[in-house]
Amino acid sequence: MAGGVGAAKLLAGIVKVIDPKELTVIGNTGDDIELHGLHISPDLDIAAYTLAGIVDKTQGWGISGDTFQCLDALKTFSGFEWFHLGDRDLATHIFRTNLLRQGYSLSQVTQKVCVALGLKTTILPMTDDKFETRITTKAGTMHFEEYMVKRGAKDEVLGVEFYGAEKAKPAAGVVEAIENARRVVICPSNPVVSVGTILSVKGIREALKRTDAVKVGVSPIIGGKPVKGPADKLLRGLGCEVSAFAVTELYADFLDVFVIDIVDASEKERIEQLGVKVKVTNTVMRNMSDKVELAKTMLET
Ligand code: FO1
Repeated sequence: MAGGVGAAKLLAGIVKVIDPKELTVIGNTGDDIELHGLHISPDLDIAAYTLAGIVDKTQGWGISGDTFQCLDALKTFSGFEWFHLGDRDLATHIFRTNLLRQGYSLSQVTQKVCVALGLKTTILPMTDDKFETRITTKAGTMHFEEYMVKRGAKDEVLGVEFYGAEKAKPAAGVVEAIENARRVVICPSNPVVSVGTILSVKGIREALKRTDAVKVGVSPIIGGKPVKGPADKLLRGLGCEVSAFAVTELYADFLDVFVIDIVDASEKERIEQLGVKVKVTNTVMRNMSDKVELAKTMLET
């Protein structure tokens, strides 16, 4: 189960440890946004580009070496410039939007994107239905990407809304993937707006409770701070503390093992009182060797 950049780092390690065919990624679509009439699926694309080895490694999103001529031209017409869509990246969004308009589902289109990029791994959107994460701040309620990219995640979070969650069904294959898995890995993604969105789709949490798979999560919070992104602001927005313990509480009803960083070793006892086993190790993924080591821990603990 994966969000964006943090998840993709672990996925890159996982496919070095197991056959990529054996991996199914269930991706967050709460960040999906329509821009310039195109359907953008940031987290699905981050996973696909990373596994295809074409991701821009510095940013963790977009395509390496991409140019931005189309965006520059669009800026002339509309003044829009806050979401950086590269020329090659735009091709993915044009392809996706065109097929969605022809009636294909997001999961069917994602499958076509993965095949075209030569991936053996299956990437499934959490849902094919309309789903949008909205953040409420003093400046108003806005799309998650507007909160994060346009406004730089600077606002205090007053509320989080999963628009569409009431009606969203798991995409074809999602529940089956969880039920038939030997292991479910919860990536070090934002527990509120990446994993939380996936868990909010009716049927997914239930499948996680039901499956015989071992469910292993890894904390995206190290030493009271998110490794990347605004997880601290979002946890506080839900009234939670910012700690590995608080993340475990959000997953405790289905999780078997939680992997926490060495700097948080003192939280082990408190987390184990939630009925979840704890493994303490290095969870910071600075290079491929760190990614592979963490992947092994996630798959073997
Ligand atoms: N993140 C940014 O911080 N700035 C951007 O301009 C930006 C563009 C972008 C384009 C395509 C894409 O797939 C992802 C993009 N991201 C950008 C990343 C994205 O906003 C977030 O990292 C994820 O949505 C969070 O998981």
